[in-house]
Amino acid sequence: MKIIDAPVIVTSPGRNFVTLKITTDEGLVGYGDATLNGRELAVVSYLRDHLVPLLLGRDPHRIEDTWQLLYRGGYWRRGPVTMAAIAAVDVALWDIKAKAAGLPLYQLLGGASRDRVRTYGHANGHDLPALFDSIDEQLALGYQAVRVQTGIPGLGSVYGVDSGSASTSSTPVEEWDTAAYLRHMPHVFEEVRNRFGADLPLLHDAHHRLTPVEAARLGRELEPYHLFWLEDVTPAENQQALRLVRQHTTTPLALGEVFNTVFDYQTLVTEQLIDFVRSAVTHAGGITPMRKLCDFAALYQIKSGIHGPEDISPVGMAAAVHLDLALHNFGIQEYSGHTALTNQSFRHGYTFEDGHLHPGEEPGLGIVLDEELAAANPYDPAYLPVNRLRDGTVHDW
Ligand code: EZ4
Ligand code: CO
Repeated sequence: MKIIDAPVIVTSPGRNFVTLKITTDEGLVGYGDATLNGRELAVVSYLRDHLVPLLLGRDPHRIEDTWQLLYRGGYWRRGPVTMAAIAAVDVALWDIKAKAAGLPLYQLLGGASRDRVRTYGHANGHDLPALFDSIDEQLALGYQAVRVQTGIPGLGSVYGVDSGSASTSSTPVEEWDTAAYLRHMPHVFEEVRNRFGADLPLLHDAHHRLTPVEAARLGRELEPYHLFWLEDVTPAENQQALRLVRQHTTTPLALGEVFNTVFDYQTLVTEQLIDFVRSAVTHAGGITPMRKLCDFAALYQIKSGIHGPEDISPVGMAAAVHLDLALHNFGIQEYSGHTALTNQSFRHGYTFEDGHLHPGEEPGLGIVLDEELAAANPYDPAYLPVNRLRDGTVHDW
């Protein structure tokens, strides 16, 4: 079998998605997600101009060899653009291999380790009543674990609350005040626990905004509310910062959605400074290295918590759910769902019921992209917002 074509398709059914479609001389087609929120076209160029010419004529079955060729052959290692592009190729090749075998992808990854994949949804509210309504909505959708994000008194819109994780071109600046945030959050979790009880798994994302000592304080003050995890407390690129946080709190820690290789986790994993690895299949080089990362983490009793916001396309979501079903050290899968038009554009075999996903039994990933619909919804430039402190300083993220 040979790769004969690999077009890159960009579509915006509510937000931008980049999809690689690898076709073969035997008529098999594989899809890979290459979406990098806010920097989409850089990955399109990396694929079209640099990787696709290397793929034409190659045997699609040689997944590990192709991965090593693209990673090492580029000389310049790592980075989100490079690794999202390589991820798209890797996932598309796994899709083709599984279709050639006539099996759902999870069967090639060792088969199912569980019946279904637990997910968490996103509850957001500017104030407590709105947050309670949002948690009620998530529970009504069937979710059995919920991430809680809320506005802060005295601040305007807060990332992950009013703007969700949607990128925006009209209001890219949000005001931030760490002292106000640290004062408010324990009260929020106290109220949520009082209303929703002790059993509901609750998560929270600090979006890299804290210093190590601030993060340690937050983790300690949230201990009475027994979070499932506290995510991205400090800027991720400083792995050593987690030593201080870890020494001071038993709140479980999750980190790594901005990481793209196993090297980014080396200190965090070997020193057991976190409890969950958060990379997306889409951003960390695909199924091949994610499997290695999760197996490495397993040696240290660290579990997976694969990134699954709405800016991961259904292709990337399908890849994650196949991996989740197969991994022994699966923890939880983020799943915030997609717009109806997105689900129409990317027909998918995975299903969501009672807060759990299943990848389905179709051969491969179980995805078909409707290219006419994709063409009808072209690229729409958008930016993520930045945080500025009250004096105008750009803050950590
Ligand atoms: O901000 O995917 O845990 N999930 C998140 C996401 C990220 C976006 C960035 O593109 O933090 O909402
Ligand atoms: Co996050």
